[in-house]
Amino acid sequence: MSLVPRPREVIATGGVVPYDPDGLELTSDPALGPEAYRAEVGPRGIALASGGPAGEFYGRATLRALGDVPIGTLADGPRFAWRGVLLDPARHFLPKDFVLRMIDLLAEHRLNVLQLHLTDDQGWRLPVRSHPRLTEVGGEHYTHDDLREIVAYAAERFVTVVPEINVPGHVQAALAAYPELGNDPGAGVQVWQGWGVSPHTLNLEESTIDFFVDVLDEVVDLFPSPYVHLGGDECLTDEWAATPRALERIAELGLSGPEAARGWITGRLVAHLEQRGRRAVFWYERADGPAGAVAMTWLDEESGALAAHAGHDVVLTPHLRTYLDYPTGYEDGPFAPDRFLALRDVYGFDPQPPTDAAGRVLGVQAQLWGEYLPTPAHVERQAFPRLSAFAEVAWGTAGDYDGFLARLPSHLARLGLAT
Ligand code: TNX
Repeated sequence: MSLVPRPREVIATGGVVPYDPDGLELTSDPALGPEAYRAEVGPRGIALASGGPAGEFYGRATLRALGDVPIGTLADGPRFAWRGVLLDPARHFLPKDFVLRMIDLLAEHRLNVLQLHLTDDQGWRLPVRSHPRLTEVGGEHYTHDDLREIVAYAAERFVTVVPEINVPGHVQAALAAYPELGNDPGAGVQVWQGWGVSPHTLNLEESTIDFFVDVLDEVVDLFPSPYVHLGGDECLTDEWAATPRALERIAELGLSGPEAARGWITGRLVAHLEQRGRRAVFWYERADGPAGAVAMTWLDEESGALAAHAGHDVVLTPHLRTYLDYPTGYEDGPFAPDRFLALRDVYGFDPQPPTDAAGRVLGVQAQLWGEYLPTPAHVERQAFPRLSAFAEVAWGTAGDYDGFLARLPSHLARLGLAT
């Protein structure tokens, strides 16, 4: 069987039957989870029971990939409900057609979340009607029709598109368009041409919150996802500490200091999203995580348990296991070669929800940050085959690395991916 990810349980009794998509006997079984299915395979045909439309989709995809289906029983369903991939069109724009292709590849790997990192220091890729300069200044971008098409295409494949609007750091492109959002409106901040952590942040004015409330209202209208990502990562506090007006606001708001300002901004926007019926997600960095928001734990593997114990639902994204933008070795790059992530180490990622808060772990996500991936071809080459390994981790079928390596070539060949 060349399947990646493979079904969780196969009881083969001998012999095979060819998969005939029109010959299935379909039933629903509410006892199965919404993404789970069970196939009873007999010499004369296949009965497919599923817990919901996604389960039927994954059942059909598995049987199609198998071609010749072993007679017996296939019982299958994912370990994690959130099986995500992040694409970063903010650093280097990714054309719509490539995003659609990636959605196909996600679905083939039974991955079900596409996080689109739409804004950063280097670009703003989402048109906002109430603030048109964001994309006028922020560079190449999608149209609303593009984004609606992406969302609909993904939904047909049971993939949820989670938009990310990064605040209160990683905002240099927004400051270039609307300097009044910054701590020093006269500073002439430009869309950043380099990589790294920018010192610039949003200011703490009520008008800045209002601005991002407008942005989020449009985001919510475009993206039906129950989740909206607000970033929150790598936000330096020096600018607030050095700006008299920011310190005045910090006192006025009763905050303990500049360190607390980050949480104040995200907290306000989390609350607004809640009013609009959406849950916020943020990058967890062990401090001032907004209550009620989902934590993406990108630092070390231990921070997953810390965030869960702090009361957050969690998506595990430890960088040394899930950052597919890291090269696999020195031969791999024009990358900043200070970190590596080998195929074996992706496959060996064994996400362990804390036993006393296991229900808090929604799932796992792989990241394809775009700094050193200038074209779609780079992104695809960087993604595979490690994303195939990650898919088994997310589905819960990873374990035997040699077996995976043996299944991999025919899997990649079936999907037209380079080996
Ligand atoms: C850290 S991960 C970042 C990104 C970069 C990435 C590069 C995270 C929340 N922030 O802005 O693209 O490292 O690997």
